[in-house]
Amino acid sequence: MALERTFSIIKPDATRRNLTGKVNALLEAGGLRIVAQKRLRLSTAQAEAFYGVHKDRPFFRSLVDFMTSGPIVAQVLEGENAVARNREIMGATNPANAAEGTIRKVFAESIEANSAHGSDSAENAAIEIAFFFSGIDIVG
Ligand code: IDP
Ligand code: MG
Repeated sequence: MALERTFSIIKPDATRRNLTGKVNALLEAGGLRIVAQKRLRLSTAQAEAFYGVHKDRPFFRSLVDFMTSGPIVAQVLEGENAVARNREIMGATNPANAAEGTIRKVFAESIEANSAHGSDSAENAAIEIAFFFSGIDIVG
């Protein structure tokens, strides 16, 4: 498979505990290259738009509150099979179900405050990358 890009977020629970470097170490050890990265604070409108697919889920309001509660680090990751690879490195949504050594198993506080976001398909990766970055920001 060719080189692929995916979108990643280090979530507010992880930035609050100063874990950006430790999360990045797991991404890099897993074979992904961080080709764009910026720290920012999402507005409520931005978080609602980013998670729009979940707007009818019972946890939506709480998720938006959490994602706006502190800084995030938005990233573009590049590597072979990057979308699937990043999902493997992150682990299952619920840390209780995440495999040993995954970001969520090692760092997550709860199913909501689960330290990382990763795109679930190449199509969504392209949409999510474009939500946060311009082409000029991404240096492969
Ligand atoms: P994913 O992040 O593993 O792709 P999604 O189902 O897309 O999981 O959910 C998006 C985010 O919403 C999760 O990462 C987590 O922060 C939050 N979330 C998902 N399910 C629940 C839940 O049952 N309760 C609270 N928060 C949840
Ligand atoms: Mg998802």
